[in-house]
Amino acid sequence: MAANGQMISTFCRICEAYCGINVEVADNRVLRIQPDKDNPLTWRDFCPKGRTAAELIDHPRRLRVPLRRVGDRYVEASWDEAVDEIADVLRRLVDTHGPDSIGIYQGNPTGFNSGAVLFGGAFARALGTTNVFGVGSVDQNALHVVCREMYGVWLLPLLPDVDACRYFLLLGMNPAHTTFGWIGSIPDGWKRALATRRHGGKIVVVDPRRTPTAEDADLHLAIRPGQDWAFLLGLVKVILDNGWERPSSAGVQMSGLDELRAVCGEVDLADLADRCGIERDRIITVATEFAGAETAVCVAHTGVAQNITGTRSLAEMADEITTPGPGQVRALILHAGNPVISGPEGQRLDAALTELELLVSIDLFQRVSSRHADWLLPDAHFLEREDVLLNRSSLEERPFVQFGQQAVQPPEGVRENWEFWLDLAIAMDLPFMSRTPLDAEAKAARVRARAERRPELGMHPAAVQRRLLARSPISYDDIRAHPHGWCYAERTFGHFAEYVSTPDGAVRLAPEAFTVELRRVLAAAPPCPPASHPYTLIARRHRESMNGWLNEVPGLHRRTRRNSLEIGREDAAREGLSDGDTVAVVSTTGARIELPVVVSDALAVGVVVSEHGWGSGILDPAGGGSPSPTGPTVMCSRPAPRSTRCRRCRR
Ligand SMILES: Nc1nc2c(c(=O)[nH]1)N[C@H]1C(S)=C(S)[C@@H](COP(=O)(O)OP(=O)(O)OC[C@H]3O[C@@H](n4cnc5c(=O)[nH]c(N)nc54)[C@H](O)[C@@H]3O)O[C@H]1N2
Ligand SMILES: Nc1nc2c(c(=O)[nH]1)N[C@H]1C(S)=C(S)[C@@H](COP(=O)(O)OP(=O)(O)OC[C@H]3O[C@@H](n4cnc5c(=O)[nH]c(N)nc54)[C@H](O)[C@@H]3O)O[C@H]1N2
Ligand code: SF4
Ligand SMILES: [Mo]
Repeated sequence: MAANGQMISTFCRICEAYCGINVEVADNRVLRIQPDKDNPLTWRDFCPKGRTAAELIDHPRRLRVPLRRVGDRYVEASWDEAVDEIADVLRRLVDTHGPDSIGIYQGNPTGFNSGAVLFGGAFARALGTTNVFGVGSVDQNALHVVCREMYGVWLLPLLPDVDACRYFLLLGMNPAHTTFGWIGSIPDGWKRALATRRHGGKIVVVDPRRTPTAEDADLHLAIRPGQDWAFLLGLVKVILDNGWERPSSAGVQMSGLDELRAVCGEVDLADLADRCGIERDRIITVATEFAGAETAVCVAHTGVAQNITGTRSLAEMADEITTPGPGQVRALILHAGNPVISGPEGQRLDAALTELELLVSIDLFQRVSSRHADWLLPDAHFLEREDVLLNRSSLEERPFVQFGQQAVQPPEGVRENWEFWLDLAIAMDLPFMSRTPLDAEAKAARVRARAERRPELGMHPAAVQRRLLARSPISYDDIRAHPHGWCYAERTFGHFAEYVSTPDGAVRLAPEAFTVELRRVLAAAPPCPPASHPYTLIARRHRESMNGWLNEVPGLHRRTRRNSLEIGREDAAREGLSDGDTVAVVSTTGARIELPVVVSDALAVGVVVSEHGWGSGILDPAGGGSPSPTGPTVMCSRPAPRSTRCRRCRR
């Protein structure tokens, strides 16, 4: 027990590090958040985003009741009105055009929310729509394609054994700022990787920008954006040409080595070096060291998954809305995401959103992506929820699970999103959670739960999880009994082969889809930016922001933050630019933003950097004020969405 209040041990749900935190609470208010040092796995990544997490709870622009758009204003409505009206429109659309006419976008925070995972997912399945878009289609689709082609399964997260590793080849990641997490999580991974150097470990970072991670590494290779494939193929070629490949010791079967050798026989190392901008001798040195190291790992993160060779189905969402015919999306539910800001070609999507018959947003705030929304539905903050993320255990380096305790109660008019998904399914008579449709008893329980404001009386995520765990060696009550988190089994190795699911059980080293694409790219001349647009723009993340949100938390950003355009010294000199000058950045898709210049020694010629997710602002649907600035100038790192006027509400 703390001096002033009650201490709640739980975990932060802002990023994949899931840091254990202690939340000091009095009178339903958060007094203080500190790292929970009794958490056996995660607390060491604790950062200012976690420390200031409660600031969003009391934010003056937080949505506290459902808001319905009437003309160019928003007016308060009850949850019953919201559910009934939304259900009416969706039912009519499904009857006339089929379930695919309803689209759902699940943004990044939905993955940290067990109610959203279970009930949002169940709603989409019950509805039967195939138009489910997710943030994963931007940040991890490439990984899923690789897993399916090579291992025969959509996701096989391989987590490096950092402490035992003696050679790290890290591409497109900046763990010094973003933690060593992406799909999986290595608690305190960057510091642990650095610590291996006391035992001979070496760290090589491949990134077009000399990031803080690259600064701390033994070697930084400034690769040309989008050309990692050429560098990696060069490494494979050197290793195979020299016969340095080692047969696996863990019983893993492999196929396609001859085909891989054939591809390597067709390529010229000097050409690959030319394409990726890393000298031939460097490629040979890294290949030699990698192959010769006692233990080595190659990890590629978002900088590789999202560059020009990545796959991004979210790019198709705008077309799915605007293309007439079967499957056209006519209503969209945006849940905890901001795809106009975070997805490709935001301007096009922003315009497409105005063509919808219904746009519903579930978020703590109104954002740029929901500026045309017909309904703004509030949601509970993570400190106001219980969460048990059962899938986490397979994404951690040890079998681990934690009961995320609720620290404070949400405001009176706020309901958790799972309640909305459930009520909507009931109102539409959908076969929710395989029950066809929900029986009278389940509906009556839900009515009682709402009347008594005791959600646990009806169908509840915890009850679903209890059922899911019924045949597992650990129970829901066991998990609850470990408030600091629970490493419920020892870490063991050597299971990779069991999970490979190709028909012959062998890892495919040269899937046809890849070799065909490789030969196509190799046959073409190296890509060269057009003379009209000579720079390649890449994105950076800020230690004190989370994608497009948290830019506006005062306790997190004491000085007003600004986005900027970082440009290399040589390019700046040629353009006659100095620090603080304002430049217009224009893309080949017609997007335009103005940014202050920061001249940098961290960038190669031809590469410029600005912040991912900038320009999210917080809109003021109730008060009608202008969007909260995320800096002295509110700008968007994507095509400027606020310059297009909504055809429906004229804002
Ligand atoms: N503080 C903070 N932490 C976060 C987040 C955040 O927004 N802020 N976001 C969270 C999320 S959702 C994710 S997915 C993870 C992401 O975590 P990371 O994958 O570490 O993401 P970034 O820090 O953006 O690092 C990507 C790096 O790729 C580089 N890069 C760009 N293009 C290329 C290229 O073509 N080739 C190579 N080799 N490198 C390239 C960029 O310069 C950048 O340094 O971080 C999570 N943690
Ligand atoms: N150019 C470029 N684009 C990128 C990336 C890049 O590196 N470069 N990174 C990509 C990556 S890795 C990601 S993950 C995506 C992120 O893409 P998105 O998930 O679409 O964007 P976010 O900015 O994370 O938006 C999160 C939203 O959720 C809201 N929110 C926060 N907590 C809650 C909650 O508990 N409940 C509800 N209902 N809402 C909540 C916030 O207010 C915010 O509006 O962007 C991708 N786009
Ligand atoms: S935001 Fe910070 S405190 Fe929260 S999980 Fe991520 S690293 Fe940990
Ligand atoms: Mo992400």
